[in-house]
Amino acid sequence: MDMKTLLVTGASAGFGAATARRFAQAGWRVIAFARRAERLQQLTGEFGANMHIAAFDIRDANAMQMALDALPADFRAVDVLVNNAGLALGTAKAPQCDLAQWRQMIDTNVTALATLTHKLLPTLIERRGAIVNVSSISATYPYTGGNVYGGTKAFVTQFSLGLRCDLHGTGVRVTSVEPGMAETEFTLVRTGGDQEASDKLYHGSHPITGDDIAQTIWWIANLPPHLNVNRIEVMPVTQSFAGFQVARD
Ligand code: 8X3
Repeated sequence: MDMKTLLVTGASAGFGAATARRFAQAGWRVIAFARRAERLQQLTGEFGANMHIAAFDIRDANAMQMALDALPADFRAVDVLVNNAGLALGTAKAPQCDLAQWRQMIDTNVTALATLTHKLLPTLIERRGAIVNVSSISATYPYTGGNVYGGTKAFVTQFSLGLRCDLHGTGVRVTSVEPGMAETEFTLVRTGGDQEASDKLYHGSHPITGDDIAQTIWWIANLPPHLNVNRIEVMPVTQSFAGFQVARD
């Protein structure tokens, strides 16, 4: 069987790094995009010639194009794109939020994701490939302090479903993966490096791990080609739903 090729963004940590490893271990060629070169180099150290890395900020469309143009010939036929790069910044209520953080989330979670997808669509159509977009339960369930983060993830989910329509008849599969509470660098990034806040959130809660989501993406990507998982919500058993709130006079 031909070797398949995965491109995963945000590959330096969390879901992205676990996904890069999961596919590389199974013999896929993996293209790993992320900002932190030294983290990516660990992946090359582990997997050698079947791991191609490029370190750049996903928000920089020129750098993205250069990274794609620089793909070695045997990495160009991308079969699966995993749009994982994304972040939450801040937990404040909207009036107290930093506008620069809102814009950074939109630039990363929305604009960069749409840009890379647009650039790879011709290849994915040619390969009858698959797109897996990492969304979030916050796309569906609002929570206080979720504001723009949840909004960007609602975009990711709805964009995924829209792509299903537009790619009708091409054989390309599209999935929105919507994880709940996961212990990655997510909370450290969100809180500006507050290890105590991160530890407190996850303490005793058995959160989702990077490997859990890598395993989910692996399952999705390897289903028979006539099946499409449109959306999949994944939560730790310990996480569920809370009620509405009511403000009173
Ligand atoms: C991450 C999960 O619960 O913080 O997207 O929104 S949550």
